[in-house]
Amino acid sequence: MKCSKCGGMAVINLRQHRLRLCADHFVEWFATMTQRTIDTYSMFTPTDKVLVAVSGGKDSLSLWDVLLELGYQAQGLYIGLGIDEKIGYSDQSLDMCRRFLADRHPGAVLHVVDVTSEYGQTIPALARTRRRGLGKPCAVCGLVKRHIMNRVARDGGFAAIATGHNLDDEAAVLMQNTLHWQTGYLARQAPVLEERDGLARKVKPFVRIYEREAAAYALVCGIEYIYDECPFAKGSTTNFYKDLLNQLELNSPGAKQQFYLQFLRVRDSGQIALADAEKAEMHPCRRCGQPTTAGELCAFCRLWE
Ligand code: Q46
Ligand code: ZN
Ligand code: ZN
Repeated sequence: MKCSKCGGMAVINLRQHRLRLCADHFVEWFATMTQRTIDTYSMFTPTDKVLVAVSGGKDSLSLWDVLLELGYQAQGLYIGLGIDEKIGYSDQSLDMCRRFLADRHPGAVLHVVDVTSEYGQTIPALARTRRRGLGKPCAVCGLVKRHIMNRVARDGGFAAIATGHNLDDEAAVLMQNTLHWQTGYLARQAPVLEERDGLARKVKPFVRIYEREAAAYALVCGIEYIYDECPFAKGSTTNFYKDLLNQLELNSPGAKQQFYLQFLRVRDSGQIALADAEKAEMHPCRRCGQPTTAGELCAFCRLWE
């Protein structure tokens, strides 16, 4: 298999773009694609400070890497969730983030917030005592992560929080939301969520990058990452929809991309009108000061009551 650009040995076949690329041209293509997405959706500029949420996985480490390579002021945020599940998941993932720094970007800044040492309980333990969600700690985990990311972004004066959500993630969520006609969620599913009432701006620079491309970028660049997903992600509905979309993609290369990007185009051109996301009144939480629509205390602070 030959590189479409230089005729050298290709390492990846991007069927949806009809491109086969060698290692160097793939890294170049990957950076261009990310840059184009940042520009198309006006995500941030080189003078902005960006906080990249890193988990030690391929998507977030590839994102942090490519942003630094592109010259952005990208700092990492790792949140230690205290998830062990017999594979030492959280310890391993922090280790990957630290190795990434040492090997690739020794001068970069990584913020580490450890939930257990800061709040006294691991996420699974907290979820068990709160009995939120059906045996899985994901609802509690999401709430805690959102709160901490927002706090660090606000305190550190970051222009945006960047997450490694890729096209596969977004297409799977879109499929789920469409099958259930969740119009509020569909209205809100976007590459950029603007800052609102003290909630930090959120951006997803990988919305045009396939999951296998983020993995290939990590491999080609020699970035080590944690292969295991969080043990609680197993059997999730998002993974189920990802599998379905991959079957579709196999027969029809570009199907995932078409599904998601066309949705954004149609929605943003106003061809379909979706019930706008509820814009409930926000006020600052009495304890932590973060915006909430609930009573005096936000959902995060109520968790620890
Ligand atoms: S929510 Fe659930 Fe994830 Fe938290 S407990 Fe793991 S799978 S990490 S994105
Ligand atoms: Zn080439
Ligand atoms: Zn609060």
